[in-house]
Amino acid sequence: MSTDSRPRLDVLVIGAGFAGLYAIHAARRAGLDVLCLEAGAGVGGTWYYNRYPGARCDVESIDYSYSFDEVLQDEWEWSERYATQPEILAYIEYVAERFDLLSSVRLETRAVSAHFDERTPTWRVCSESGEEFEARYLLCATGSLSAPNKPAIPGVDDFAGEVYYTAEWPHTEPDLAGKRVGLIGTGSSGIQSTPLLAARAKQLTVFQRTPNYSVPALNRNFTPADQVRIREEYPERRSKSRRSGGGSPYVAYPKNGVDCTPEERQAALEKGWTTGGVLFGKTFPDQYVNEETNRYAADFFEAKIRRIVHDPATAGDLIPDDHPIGTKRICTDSGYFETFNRDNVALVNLRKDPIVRITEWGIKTEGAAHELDVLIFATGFDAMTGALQRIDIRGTGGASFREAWREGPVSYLGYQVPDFPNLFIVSGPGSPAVLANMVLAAEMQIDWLLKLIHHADETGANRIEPRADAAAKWTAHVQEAADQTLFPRANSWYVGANIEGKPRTFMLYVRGLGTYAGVCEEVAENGYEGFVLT
Ligand code: N01
Repeated sequence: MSTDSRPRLDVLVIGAGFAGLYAIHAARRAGLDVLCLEAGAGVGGTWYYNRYPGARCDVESIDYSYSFDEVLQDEWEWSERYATQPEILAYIEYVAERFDLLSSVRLETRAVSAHFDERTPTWRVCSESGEEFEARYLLCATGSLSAPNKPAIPGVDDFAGEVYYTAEWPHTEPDLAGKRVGLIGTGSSGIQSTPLLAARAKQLTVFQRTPNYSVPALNRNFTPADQVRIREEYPERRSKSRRSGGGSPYVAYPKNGVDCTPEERQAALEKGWTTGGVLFGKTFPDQYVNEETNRYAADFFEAKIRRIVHDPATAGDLIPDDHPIGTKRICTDSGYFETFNRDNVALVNLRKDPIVRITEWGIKTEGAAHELDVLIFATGFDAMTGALQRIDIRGTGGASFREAWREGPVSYLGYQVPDFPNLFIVSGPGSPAVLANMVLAAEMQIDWLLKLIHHADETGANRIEPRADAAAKWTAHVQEAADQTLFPRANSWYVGANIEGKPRTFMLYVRGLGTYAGVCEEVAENGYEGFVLT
């Protein structure tokens, strides 16, 4: 029983994105009292905030959507192969309304602390405005990419013009007509927004620190015939997706790249390129593990870019040379490289001409003065750990969560951290997260967690925690699995390299969704081995 008058919930969810909303639905279905706290003024998580021009998902719309309800799947019609941010947000809002999820969401309620009370045992969560919530279980669906990175470039506050972050894009679209716009950052957000910013602004200057691999999305509208086919294929598509690595029904070329003839290789890469999308990064089964195969794909990419970009020097600046292709999240674009052929677009290679400071009038680099009216930061996120680390989480004996992850995130199966009983993480470090389709992965994880809670309730346990040795073993396994690939070679946000001072550990489980789900299933079948239920 609760020690005071506060109603004690079964599950308190933090974050009303794809994962958090499904958690509400699934918890209710399991007969649990659930409430969700959401910092934003609307649901949607990443899709609520990232409303910059050109924002789309790089996973196909028909895959990047809920699978838990066949009627929902049947009644929602995606209009394009890769859905835009407004369409994805409209879908999330539709789902929230259709399943009456909003009645369990407290909007504009940012969780700032979460303390575990060992006596009850419960989690007490405090919001920014001082409201308190109490629950048996705390489920953090706080997102992998939800804590924006705002680099402390000298003079950043001096700029007198308009400043925008892609990760916090205003609800009223800025008017860029006739303006000189500077864009810092060439990850997925910068690459997606560049063509649209160029079309709207008088002049666009892209400040690039590291060139990135990007593949044409080859987006298209679905036809009525596509809609029929999609429905026919859905059951098989979903079941293949759940068993796959990336959470979509993708099949790589049947041979390793190193075993192909040059003609075969070229044809397979050409097919990958003209199919469009991030899966070009997985053209061959050995592309992420074999340097030679990876080089073939990188060379193919380079030849394409040199053909697209007219100015050879600009083309050279746009071609990555510091990481194997795909070991940073490969981007997808609609006309990114072509945009550098426009007269009103300039590329500044910050490796050759670094930023000295931001001034009242624009950006001063070592070699030039760039006068700007608008400055846009597409500078990414404190990924995987940032959102959780920004909450003051205290576990048994007052253990600090920030301290627990000081040397890098430790978890058992990505779900739980020693000393933090009854706290669960969805899409966290140690899980496939962004290396898979986040929607299917979240459904899988949440279903699994609710079965664990059910098991605890049935056996009379009120406390679930991981054994420290199980967490250490899993964390080491996640790193070892990554070390068998080329992924750790890149200074990516996967290893925390984009945030100064962040410990370098590979945070994602590279073996993919199907393998991960299998491991979780086995753990459950073995009586939830590695967890202690008391
Ligand atoms: O962020 P990023 P993002 N000075 O970290 C640069 C997902 N996503 O928002 O590489 C100058 O990739 C930084 O340079 P460098 C997707 O998983 C998906 O674009 O650190 N530059 C880099 O160029 C993606 O991977 C979709 O040298 C600075 C950029 O900012 C993830 O979100 C769309 C700098 C940040 O790139 C993050 O993507 C959008 C500085 N001080 C996002 N600091 C789709 O589904 C940083 N940079 C398509």
